[in-house]
Amino acid sequence: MTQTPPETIYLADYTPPNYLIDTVHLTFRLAPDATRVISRIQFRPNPKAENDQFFLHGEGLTLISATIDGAAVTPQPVDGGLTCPVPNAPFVWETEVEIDPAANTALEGLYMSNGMYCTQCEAEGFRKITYYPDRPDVMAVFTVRIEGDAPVLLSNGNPGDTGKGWAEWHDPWPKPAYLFALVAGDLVAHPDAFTTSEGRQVALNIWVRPGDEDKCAFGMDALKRSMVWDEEVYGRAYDLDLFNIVAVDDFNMGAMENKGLNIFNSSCVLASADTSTDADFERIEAIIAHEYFHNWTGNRITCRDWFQLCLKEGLTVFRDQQFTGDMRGHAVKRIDDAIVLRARQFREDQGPLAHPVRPASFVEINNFYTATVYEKGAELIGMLKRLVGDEAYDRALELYFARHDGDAATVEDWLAVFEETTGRDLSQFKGWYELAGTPQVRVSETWENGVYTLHFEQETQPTPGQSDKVPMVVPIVIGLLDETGVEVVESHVFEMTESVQSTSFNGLKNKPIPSILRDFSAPVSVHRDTTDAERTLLLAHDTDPFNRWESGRILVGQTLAKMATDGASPSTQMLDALLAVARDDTLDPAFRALVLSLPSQEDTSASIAASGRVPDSLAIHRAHETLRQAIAQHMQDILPRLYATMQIEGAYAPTAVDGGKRALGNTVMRLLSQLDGGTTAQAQFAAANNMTQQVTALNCLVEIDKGADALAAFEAQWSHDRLVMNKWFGVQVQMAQPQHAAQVAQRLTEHPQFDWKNPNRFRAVMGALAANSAGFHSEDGASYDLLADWLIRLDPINPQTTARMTAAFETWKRFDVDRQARIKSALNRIQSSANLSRDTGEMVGRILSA
Ligand code: B3K
Ligand code: ZN
Repeated sequence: MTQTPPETIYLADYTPPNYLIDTVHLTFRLAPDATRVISRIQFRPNPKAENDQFFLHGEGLTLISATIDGAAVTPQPVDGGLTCPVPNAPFVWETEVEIDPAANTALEGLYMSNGMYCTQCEAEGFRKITYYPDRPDVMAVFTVRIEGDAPVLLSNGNPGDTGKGWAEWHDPWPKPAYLFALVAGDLVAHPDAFTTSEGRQVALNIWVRPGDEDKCAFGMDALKRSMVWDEEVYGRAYDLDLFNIVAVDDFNMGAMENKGLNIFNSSCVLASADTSTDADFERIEAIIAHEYFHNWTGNRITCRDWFQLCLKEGLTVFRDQQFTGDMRGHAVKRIDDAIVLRARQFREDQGPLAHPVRPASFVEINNFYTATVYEKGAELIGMLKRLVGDEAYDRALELYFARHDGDAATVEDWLAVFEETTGRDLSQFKGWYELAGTPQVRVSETWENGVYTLHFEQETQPTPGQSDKVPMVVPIVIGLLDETGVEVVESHVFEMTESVQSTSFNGLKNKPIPSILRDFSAPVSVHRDTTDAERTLLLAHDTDPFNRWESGRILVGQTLAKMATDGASPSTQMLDALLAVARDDTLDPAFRALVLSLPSQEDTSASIAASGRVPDSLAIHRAHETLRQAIAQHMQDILPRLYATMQIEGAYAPTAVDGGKRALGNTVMRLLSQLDGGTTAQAQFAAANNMTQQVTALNCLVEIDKGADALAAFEAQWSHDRLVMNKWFGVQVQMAQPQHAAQVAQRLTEHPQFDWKNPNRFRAVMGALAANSAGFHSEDGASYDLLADWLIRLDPINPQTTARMTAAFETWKRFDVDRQARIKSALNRIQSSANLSRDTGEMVGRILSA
């Protein structure tokens, strides 16, 4: 048990900083277990301060000396930092502290990865480097000197003087401490250059460990495309002479947007045809863009406090989604985004971890880097854009950048620029930031005297700490089709603002078929009783690609839920509808692949739970296998030819077009292995000249329990490559038969390459276990126990990664009493482990309070 209950921080308690900073000089004397950090900080009293108390954050620092205006002082240690009497006028504060990067396994602050020094300061890691007002509304100009024997010494901003064993850096743009970064190590650069629309010559580098140079070209190309895109679409040009990206193996998340020195988890930047899948390439491109786009949405305009996290994250995710859509096609991107939102954010909203896009309180802010803040946060931007229109959105953004450049801003500031540009009152819209939960929209229809009316009702279930919900503004894009599938009313936005509301259509000859929530125009769940015939018609004819896919998804999803609960069989009508999509060569292969892939078992479990029943994970697993078998049989005549036509001659290219063909080919291969015992997958595995083909074949073989030889061959081929080996670890656990999943994961933790302190490797095994729905929820509770054991072991060395992975248990209330009891006891065991971190303590406490 944690000794004193950790403090809860409230948005309502925000007060401005008492002291502001003009300039900071930092000197680092690097040594693995005794790095000295000397700071010289020019403070001045904040005219907006509410009192004159001087407080600096600091954690795990050994204070060597402190002075004010050159005179020695003795600061008083207080909880979380120090305090000291200071002059009521500008003053210079200097300290020297000692820290131990080699012992820093939490990967927050200054730490070491493979002998290389690196930092991660967001959200509150800078306080582990030196004493400082570690809050985003204190922005300062940083000058940094690094002394150390590493060949490469990097920090933010533009390079300054350099000599043997030292380098200086100056960042002219005021920034909060969370954007500080330092890297020192034996690194090689993949260099390039870019000239901005303003004529600035920018040197670009991707820094990697020697040996990884050949995996940088794609990331560099993605960076340059991102730079062009932000100039063309948002009018935002880069503002330093240098932009560095560094790849690091030990990293708690994907990447970090430090000013001029982005640090990346190596899995999110290193790419090559041999070692990366199409999905990896797309993810790498999106993350490079995301971090680059933060330069304006996050860095030039930052957040006043951590409650405003969505201000930078929601907007930046929205921007990276737009970018990917422009690069790779909007239809498929929108479907992909909706799949992710539903799988992660709707799941969050349905359980004990539900929270608003802008939370009102937290214990540990790192626990709020969530799908709600990021992905739902991005949906709010999309809704706003749809409500005000594209042109007004552009004007509002212009005003936002002009007015708030250099500011630490709030959600209120953001909404105000839209209100001022459009004259629209956004007070109801603000509810989307403040209320948790997914609105459930129920739709019914009437057809009377030639008037067709759609009736809508919205309701949001209570979420933790929020029992009363009010209606939201929901932009619902609607179109109407006639019974032959011809569109009779084009897409338009119906703005729902009340709990109950209707919209009518005149002048129609016959009762139409509605296509509702086109383009997934709001993060809500739509419920409408309709026939399979209507769904089939929409799947065949809807002009909106999202709803076309959605109709198929509902047909299949409802079938799976019925199969798993009532033992029903798939209807011929549904199988025919899927067959029609499969053989329609006019459709984009990537789109066909999406229609032909089943929803995840987790999706089926969630939808059964949403209908008030207890999901049986094993029955769901069997239903998925049975349906895949039925689809394969129904399509057996066309599958071999379809597979053949999707094969690509010549060199691999990570393009959307080729990737779409591979996606469809691989979906077909998975169906074929239901019929051919894996011969197609075996042949593909043997012949593959790229990782997409190789690892999807491996997946297939493991799924049908014929993976032993391929796994051995894969391990022999790739044991030298840590990123590829993560795939090898992951696939065995995720595709394991449910009854074996825990045992497979347990066995892999004994593998010599299971480096559990590396977050990527830990997630490859334990994340895959949680993602194997039936295996994780196996009746004996073995997976719960195994995950709990490992989280208890990891927490003392890495609280962030531990806390994040506890979300595997967030759905526990869905299950039967036996499983609930087993999960609860696993959670209790975590909660009562000695010295539990604040991070994990908060998460487990919230999950248990369900
Ligand atoms: N801003 C970082 C995330 C920091 C996470 C801190 N626990 C990456 C991103 O969203 O771009
Ligand atoms: Zn971000």
